[in-house]
Amino acid sequence: MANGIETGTRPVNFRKVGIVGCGFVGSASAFALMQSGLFSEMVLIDVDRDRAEGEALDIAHGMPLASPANIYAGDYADIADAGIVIITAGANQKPGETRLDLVSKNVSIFKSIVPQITHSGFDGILLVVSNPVDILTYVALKLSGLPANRVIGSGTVLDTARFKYVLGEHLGVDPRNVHARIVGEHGDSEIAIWSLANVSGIPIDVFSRLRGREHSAETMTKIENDVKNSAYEIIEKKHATYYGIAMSVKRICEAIVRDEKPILPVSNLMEGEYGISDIALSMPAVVGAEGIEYKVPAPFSDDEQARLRASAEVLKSVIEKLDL
Ligand code: 6V0
Repeated sequence: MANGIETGTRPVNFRKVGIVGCGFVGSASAFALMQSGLFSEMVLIDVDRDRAEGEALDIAHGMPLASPANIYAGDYADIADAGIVIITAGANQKPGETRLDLVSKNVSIFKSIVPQITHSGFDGILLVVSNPVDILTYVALKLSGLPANRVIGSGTVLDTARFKYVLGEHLGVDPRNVHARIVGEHGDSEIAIWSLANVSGIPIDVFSRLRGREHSAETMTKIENDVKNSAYEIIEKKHATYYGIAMSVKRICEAIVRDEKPILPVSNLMEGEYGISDIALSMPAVVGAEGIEYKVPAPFSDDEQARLRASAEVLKSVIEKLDL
């Protein structure tokens, strides 16, 4: 059952979500999820209990204007039967910091959080959002013992939304009609897949010419860099990013709760695809009630595959230094 009380043999309630970490990202995600009406119960957990209580109250006050839900600050015991637990706890980037700079702080936080989630008896889908998201997805998988299809990182869903937004602006077209993806690390080594990018089936270079917009190597590099650097720009200006990621979290939750099976570039364990294994990074995958249901073997160009393997090497070099 996609959104009932049982999926397969797991007694989980897909109308219940837990969010661990109620800072900018956790609270913005909770707010987006409250408005979505996807969940009838939402548990907010934070080491700062007052913060979780304050956010729960504030968000619950909007609920009568959206759809009914039980939103409260809770403990790990409260998420035992949740269909999805989202981890947004941990340090965020300060101006000038990369996502990989956060690794040691956030791995220790995960060592405290993930065992508490699994000891509660949780058997749903774990959605990792904290950065560096690919490293922490791998860490959450190892620490939780959950099957790989049920440990998902938000990965490059946000970067892909940014890419579509920038391309939509450049081409003067609704970004929802732009089919283009970012894959690999959610970070500095991410890759824009130009070879498959299209607008309603028309290759992006052809569509650009039809619209009288430039499509040169320089424009492509500029667009790709703008997307890659947008988090740095936002952090420089407002010290955190949270609305875009909150919408990405909502989109992934919709896919799971409604068993929609969209193709999303989420982070997940690589098991030999493109010659990459034993790390997590973002690849297009069918996402549904069982989490990752199918990894799509997209025909990336040789250059894109080489860049993907280089991105994997960056992540592998970080994972090799972890003490898990
Ligand atoms: P924040 O506003 O500092 O919130 C972090 C929250 O985590 C705080 O409320 C802390 O009290 C809480 N926390 C810390 N340790 C624990 C613990 N052991 N148990 C429970 N709660 C704890 O940070 P913000 O919300 O801005 O960012 C959170 C994480 O999301 C960071 O790692 C960001 O880098 C990451 N982001 C990930 C994105 C993505 O695309 N995956 C996008 C934006 C930010």
